[in-house]
Amino acid sequence: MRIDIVTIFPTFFDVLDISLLGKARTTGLIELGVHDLRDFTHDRHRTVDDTPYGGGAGMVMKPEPWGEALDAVLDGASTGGADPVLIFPSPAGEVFTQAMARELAAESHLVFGCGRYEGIDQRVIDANALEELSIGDYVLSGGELAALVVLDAAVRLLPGVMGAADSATEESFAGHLLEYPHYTRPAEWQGRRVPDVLLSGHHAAVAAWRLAEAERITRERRPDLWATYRAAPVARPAGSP
Ligand code: JD8
Repeated sequence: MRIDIVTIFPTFFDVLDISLLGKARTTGLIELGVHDLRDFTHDRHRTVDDTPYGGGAGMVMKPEPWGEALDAVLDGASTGGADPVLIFPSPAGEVFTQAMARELAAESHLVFGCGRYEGIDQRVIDANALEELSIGDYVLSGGELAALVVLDAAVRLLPGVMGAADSATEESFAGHLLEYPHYTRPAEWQGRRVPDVLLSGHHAAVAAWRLAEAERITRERRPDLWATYRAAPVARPAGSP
């Protein structure tokens, strides 16, 4: 998968050198280009913003650097036929879900346009058919962290990134259940014991306990997911009855 990011803060994406996404890069599973929007300006001050038409607070990102940056990124990388998907993180976008992560993981080229200030001139969004996407109902100061969230969720689904262990977890969320609690050694820590059933070696009992806990936690914390699960309990935690 090819991933291009346009931003005025390229160093935000230094974190892509570490952890899962870093490994996906070094193993060649993803190819990443981070582009500084200011490299597509032509004035001495490398200006990317201007005052809003119609007045009001804040600044708006100028269309010309965005036009040139997106053109450069789209000409530069032909990823064998499939159209690139252009994503513009925005509080006004459709709310990002695991289903969308799965769809993005099936694409061969993702381009993220990260806005700042009050946002980007609307004509850039219209002209390039950018897909506006929000990571949730809270206000960030720009699109960079949202792009990182979307990238992490999509890239970990690529074959070869996580290994088989996690595919069941992915399914459990698709099945609208939250995770059951996890424990590791020691069997007692600060006076707290691991539930006996997990030490019993009784696989069916362990699976039944995990399902019951996943259901209890979902019911208590997420009535919305619980309702969906009750309507169609599609995927149970790995090994459940
Ligand atoms: C992109 C600029 C800040 C947005 C004035 C200051 C996503 N879930 C999300 N919350 N916020 C964003 C987001 C915020 C952004 C930009 C994404 C570009 N801002 C602006 C409008 C109101 N503030 C987001 N995805």
